[in-house]
Amino acid sequence: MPQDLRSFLKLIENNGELVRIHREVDPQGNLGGLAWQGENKLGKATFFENLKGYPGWRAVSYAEASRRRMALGLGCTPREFIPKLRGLLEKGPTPKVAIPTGPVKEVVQVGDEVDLYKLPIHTMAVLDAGPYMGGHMAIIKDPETGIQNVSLHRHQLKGKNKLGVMMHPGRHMHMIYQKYEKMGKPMPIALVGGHHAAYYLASTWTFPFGVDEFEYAGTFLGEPVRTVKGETVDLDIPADAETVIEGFMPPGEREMEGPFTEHTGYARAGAGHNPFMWVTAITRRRDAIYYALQGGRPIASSQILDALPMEVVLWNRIKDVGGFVDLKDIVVVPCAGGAHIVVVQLTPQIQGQVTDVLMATLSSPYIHPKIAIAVDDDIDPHDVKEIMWSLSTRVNPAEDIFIVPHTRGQHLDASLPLVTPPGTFPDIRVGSKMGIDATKPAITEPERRAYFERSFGKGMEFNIDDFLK
Ligand SMILES: Cc1cc2nc3c(=O)[nH]c(=O)nc-3n(C[C@H](O)[C@H](O)[C@H](O)COP(=O)(O)O)c2cc1C
Ligand SMILES: [Mn+2]
Repeated sequence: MPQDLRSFLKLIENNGELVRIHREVDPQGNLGGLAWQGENKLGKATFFENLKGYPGWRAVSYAEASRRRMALGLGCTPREFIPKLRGLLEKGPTPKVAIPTGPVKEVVQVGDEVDLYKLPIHTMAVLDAGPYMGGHMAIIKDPETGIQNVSLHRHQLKGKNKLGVMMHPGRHMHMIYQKYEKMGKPMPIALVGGHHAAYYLASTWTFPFGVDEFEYAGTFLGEPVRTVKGETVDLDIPADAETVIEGFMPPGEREMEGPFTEHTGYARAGAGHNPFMWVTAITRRRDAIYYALQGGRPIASSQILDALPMEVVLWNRIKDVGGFVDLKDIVVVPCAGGAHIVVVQLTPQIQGQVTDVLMATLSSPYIHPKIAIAVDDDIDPHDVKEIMWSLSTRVNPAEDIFIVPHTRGQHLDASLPLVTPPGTFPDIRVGSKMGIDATKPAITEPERRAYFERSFGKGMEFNIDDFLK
């Protein structure tokens, strides 16, 4: 059996990572808040068995959204992601396999049968414009090469057959949409909802342009993605998804979209006159599970889906800076509001090396990192308390901090100035970046380095539990 959302949910439930809510939940009233609490208070994915106003539907939130759960899906521990994923990437893409039909075609609704209001698309946060889909991956095709691209986007519910589309400027979907716009042609699109966590990880990975992300979902899972043809679009769609929404994005048309509560915890950035799509077909499993990926901060989903690829891409970039870096770990700090603070753990080999590493961290395929912090090999980069201690005791601000002005910033980071008119698409922000060296002096200066040796309580090898017996 191919791995899919159902096999993934079984895996995480067997490991105590999923709670089920049997009481009636209202997708327009409290699903968002309950999902949020499931993640924040319980640290678990939430499965909703009974949805008010949507008979027959069930939904799941935050399924893929934790290091523990993603690790289960990839068969490693939460501390092994970087080596595990680097090894998988080296294997290269796994070609998809076309099959005549699959579970996602059990129900097919085309044309007038399409009614998005029948799907439990939920209202996620108080400042949102209304219901949004967050858990559907967009498949499009480059009209010049025929290669498909996959990325994850927010989609505002705008009518029974209409959805908003918000694209990061310069990302692959924007580049491809511009090609269709230049030709004056509508862009076919298929939104795929509800699949194994590895599909979501692949869809949010920043691969080079021209890579079909689902061929890496196949590599991550060690089995090819099975595909079926769209009903109304010429696209290859995963056969084992829960729901698929097909349609097209008209060229040159814009419409008000947003506000929507983003990974930063704010709702205003990104709202404006954005493109949209007309829906031409919905296909799904008969007892489809709606993938209610939740927005807002703390958005564990975004943190894990943005963070893991970023950590691996940054590792590959930083490891060779200046010839060699004794890199120990890289962590996109999960509680920091979505990918804007990155901690690099290393043993500094020579004076000046840490500055080079911080610069590389701040200029990579990812524009999200705004604050890069380097810590030494005796600091746990996953522990915010350790990071704060290192900042407070190893940083002389006048010497150990640098700021680079006039750099590109993530367009949803409202703290950075917009250089395009407010509410227009694309919206571009130009801000600044900061590097902080919180490491000890390099190993070339052993005496100065030894000055910062940590002094722990004497007798730490004794376990207090043994003394309480
Ligand atoms: C939860 C989540 C929501 C996202 N929403 C959007 C979105 O609305 N628009 C967008 O352009 N990118 C969004 N992204 C980021 C893209 O999915 C990501 O940058 C992807 O790699 C882009 O694909 P590309 O590499 O083919 O350009 C989101 C990412 C996550 C994790
Ligand atoms: Mn891409």
